[in-house]
Amino acid sequence: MTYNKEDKILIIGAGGQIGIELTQELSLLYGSSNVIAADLKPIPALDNNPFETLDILDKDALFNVVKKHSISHVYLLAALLSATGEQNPMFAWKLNMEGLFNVLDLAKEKHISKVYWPSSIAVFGPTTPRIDTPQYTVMEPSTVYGISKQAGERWCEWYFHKFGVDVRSLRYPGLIGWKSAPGGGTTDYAVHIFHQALKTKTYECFLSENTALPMMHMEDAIRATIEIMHAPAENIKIRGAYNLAGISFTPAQIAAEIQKHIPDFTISYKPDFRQAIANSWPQSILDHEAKNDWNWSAKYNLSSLVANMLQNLA
Ligand code: NAD
Ligand code: AKB
Repeated sequence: MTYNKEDKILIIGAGGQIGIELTQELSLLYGSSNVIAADLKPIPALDNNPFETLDILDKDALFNVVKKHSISHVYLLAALLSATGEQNPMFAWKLNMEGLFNVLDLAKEKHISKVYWPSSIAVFGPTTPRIDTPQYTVMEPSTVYGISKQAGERWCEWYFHKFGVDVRSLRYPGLIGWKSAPGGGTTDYAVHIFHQALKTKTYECFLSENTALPMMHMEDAIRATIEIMHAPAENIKIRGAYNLAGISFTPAQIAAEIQKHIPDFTISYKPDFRQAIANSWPQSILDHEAKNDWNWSAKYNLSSLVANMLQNLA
């Protein structure tokens, strides 16, 4: 992995589930003072990093922050996720799309040299083959979030081909980590379940017991993000977003794995509106292109993920 210590990083949405961990990991590589955290409000977990209060929809404020810190790379994490997006569809579309345009335009105008913007398994929809979903397949997302990610992928590709913008992206599955809380997705149950297992030994799941979804330990996701951003540009053959596979499991399977550590843990099921979202997504995905192009490989399986989560949260 090659990286330039001179680079200055801006992470927008740094206070979120991914942002906190990504800011901490990038700080180990570049030094905290070179990784600037930005969000709508201060982030106590990141008090070693310079912080900017920034609304990504304010293009002038974004430009000023980029100039003030001589930013070279932007990681744009601010978004509304699948569940909150369905509750506020027009704002989700505005935030997810305008935020991306504001950053891509800065790169087009050469104020920054590299952009990271995450996509999601939400780009797939009910007509997509659900098992071992490949990189290239039918994509008819049925959530506003998924539509915004699908459109975002096409725009990233377009800015790359039209203006040479070095933008890189991953279709994350549901992410599970112990350092930060999830922010309004359909896969959030797979984080909540650990907190409840340790606190009350019982969990009421908002998805049904046999709902399989692609998931990944946050450590793997952060490593993938750092690896794709530091791979040679010629290796990045896909400028929409790469499929990224980790683990696939159902609520019943993760509960059974937790019971190996906490035998009296119980789970019950009360599916809500998020069930329909989950039903429209893949159950498992394939990531041959990420493996071939930049040597990606996930480390965690279900049993090591559960052991790691329980150990760290305890
Ligand atoms: P999150 O909701 O936990 O965090 C988003 C952060 O953005 C929050 O701290 C929020 O305050 C901030 N934010 C919201 N509006 C903003 C604005 N106008 N200006 C600046 N900051 C703003 O989200 P996350 O889970 O960390 O996800 C980050 C990105 O990764 C999103 O694009 C999401 O779609 C994508 N993603 C996440 C997952 C996952 O499982 N967490 C999976 C797939 C894709
Ligand atoms: C969500 O559930 O919305 C996210 C995602 C998979 O994009 N975790």
